[in-house]
Amino acid sequence: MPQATYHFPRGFLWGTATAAHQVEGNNTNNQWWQWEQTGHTNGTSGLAADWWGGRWREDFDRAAETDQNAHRLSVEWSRIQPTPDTWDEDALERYRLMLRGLRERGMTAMVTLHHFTDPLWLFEMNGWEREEVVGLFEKFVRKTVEALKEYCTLWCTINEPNVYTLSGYVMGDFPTKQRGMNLGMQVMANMLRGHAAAYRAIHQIQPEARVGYALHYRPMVAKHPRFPLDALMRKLRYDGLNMAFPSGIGTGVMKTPVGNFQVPEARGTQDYLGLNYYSVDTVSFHLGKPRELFTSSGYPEDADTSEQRFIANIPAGLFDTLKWAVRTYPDLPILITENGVNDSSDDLRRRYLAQHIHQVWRAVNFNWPVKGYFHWTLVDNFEWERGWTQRFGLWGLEVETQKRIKRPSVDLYAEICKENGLSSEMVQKYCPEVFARLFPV
Ligand code: IFM
Repeated sequence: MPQATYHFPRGFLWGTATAAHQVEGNNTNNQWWQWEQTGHTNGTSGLAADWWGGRWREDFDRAAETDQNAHRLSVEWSRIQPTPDTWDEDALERYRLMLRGLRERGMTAMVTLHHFTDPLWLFEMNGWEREEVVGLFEKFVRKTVEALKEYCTLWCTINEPNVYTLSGYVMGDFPTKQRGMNLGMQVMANMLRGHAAAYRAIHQIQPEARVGYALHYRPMVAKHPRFPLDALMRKLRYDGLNMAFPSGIGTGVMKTPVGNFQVPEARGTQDYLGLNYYSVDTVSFHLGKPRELFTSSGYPEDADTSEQRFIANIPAGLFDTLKWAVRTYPDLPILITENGVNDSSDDLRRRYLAQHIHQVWRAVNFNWPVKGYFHWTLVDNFEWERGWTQRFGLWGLEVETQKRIKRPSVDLYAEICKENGLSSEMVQKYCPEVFARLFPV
C-alpha cells in the first residue's frame, strides 16, 4: 500500500467559514428575520449557534484546538447600523472582541462585509434595486473597516452576489418584494458598483488590505452534450450564474443574459479571487421552467450525493474551478472561501473533505497560487430557506440545548491542518473507501 503525504506550501490558510445571520442568533433587524417569521423558510434562525450570546468563544476554541489557523466570518450590517442615522458602537465593539479572540488564538481573520442580509430599513427602500445603495454600502464599509482594521487585513466585500440575485429575484427563495430577471441583473450591477466602491474605500483606509469577493462558481455539463438545446442551455446558465460578476471585474462591462451593464469603476477591483465550490451541475433544456430560462439542473443518477441530493461529491469540479480561475486571472491569489457538504451522519463528509483537498493539492502542485481553504462550516448553522434541515458543520448542533456534537470529520480536518497536508495514513484511517483513488499504485 503506497505511503505518501500531499504537502501544502508554508503559510497556507486552513480554516472554516461562517456568516453572521447563520450563527449569531436573534438577528431581528434584517430582511431574513422578517422572511423567516412570515413562513418562507424551513424553521427560523432563532438563537442559531448563539454567537451573539458569546458562544463564539467556545467555537473559536474548538477551531484553534483542532489546529485551524484562520477563520472567515461576516459582520451583520443591521446590527452595526440599525437605522440609517445610527451606529451601534457596542455591536462594533463586540466584533472587535471576536476578531481579537481569533488573534489571541493565533488565527488569521477574514471578514465578509455582506453575506446575504440587509438591514430592514434598506430592504424597505428596495435595497440593492436602487443605485443609492452604493453610497450607503460604502458608508457602512468605511465605518466598519475603520473600527475593525486593527484586527483584519483580509476583506471579502460581498458573498456570492450571483446567489443573492438569482435565489431572490429569479427563484424567489430569498427575500424580495418583486421578482424578475431584469431586476435581478440590475441588482447584481448595483452589487458590483457597491463592491467597487468598497474596494477603493478599504484601500484608502488600509493600504495593506487585501480585498476581494466570494464567487459561487458551479462548473456545468450538458446532460446530453450532443443535443444542441442542452448544450445551449448549459452555456446560458453557466454564463448567467458564473460569469456576470467576473466579467464586470475583468473588463468593467458586466455581461448578463439580459444585456450588458457598464460598470467601468469595477475593473480590476480584486486582490485575490474568493471561490465557493460545492458541486458540478448537469444541465438540460426544460420547457416547463421559463423562470430559470428553460433550464433544469441536477446530478447524474449514480452520483455520490448528500442528504436530499443537495450536493454531489464531484471533487474534479474543484480542480476545474481552480483551472478556470488561473486561466482567467493568471497570478491572482486564490482563496477557497467555502467548500463543504450537508451531512448529518458524517458518512460522506470525510471522503468529500479528503477528495477535495486532494484536488487543491493538485492545483498547488502546478504552482497555481491557491493560498487557503475555508471549510463550510465550523458548527451546524441556519441554512437560509432550508433552515435547519441541512447540517454542514464539522460539529453538529442541538439547536434547543446549544450542545455541540463532534463529528469524526473534525479529527480528519485537524490532522490535515496540523500536518499542512493530506497523508495516506489519514485517508486509510478516515475514508479508506477512496484510498485507491487518492493514492493509486
Ligand atoms: O450556507 C451557505 C452560505 O451562506 C453560502 N454558500 C453556500 C452555503 C451552503 O449552502
